[in-house]
Amino acid sequence: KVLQLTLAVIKPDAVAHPVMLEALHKIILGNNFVVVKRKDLAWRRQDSERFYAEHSGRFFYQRLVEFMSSGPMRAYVLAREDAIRHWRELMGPTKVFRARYTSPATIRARFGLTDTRNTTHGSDSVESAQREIRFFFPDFCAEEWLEKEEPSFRS
Ligand code: DAT
Ligand code: MG
Repeated sequence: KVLQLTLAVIKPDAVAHPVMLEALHKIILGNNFVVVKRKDLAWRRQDSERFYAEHSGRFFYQRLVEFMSSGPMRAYVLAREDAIRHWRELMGPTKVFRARYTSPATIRARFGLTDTRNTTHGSDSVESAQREIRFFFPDFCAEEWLEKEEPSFRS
């Protein structure tokens, strides 16, 4: 079992509601994630466009970019065994209305407003986690952190 890092983001729809923000923070702490880094921030439109460049041209791109730069967010670097998969499982399906139908206990089913305003983000692979952690936390060195911390997780 290998310690893994992922990027989790609480999106503007959820940060706007303190009760939701608090509930999401508790979900993170209650699921054996270690909060390695945490930051409140807001994006300019161009940050949003750059982060979601892979979706440019999709019908929802403008609305996604607009939404993600519409207000403050909270970003976390989270660590645990199998962190990427576990966080995505907690989030549930991308589409809120599908999530409500197929997995009503997930974050997006419980808190999401629409398919775009879906409460949280989570990296979907080791490669995207690396890229996204660098995007949000350019000064953070994952290798250094793992080297220092992993032995204590194994003991
Ligand atoms: P995920 O966030 O689950 O990784 P994704 O990477 O496919 O999903 O899409 C990024 C975001 O874009 C997603 O969280 C919300 C928005 N989005 C995706 N598909 C959408 C759709 N069909 N309608 C509206 N918004 C969508
Ligand atoms: Mg994605």
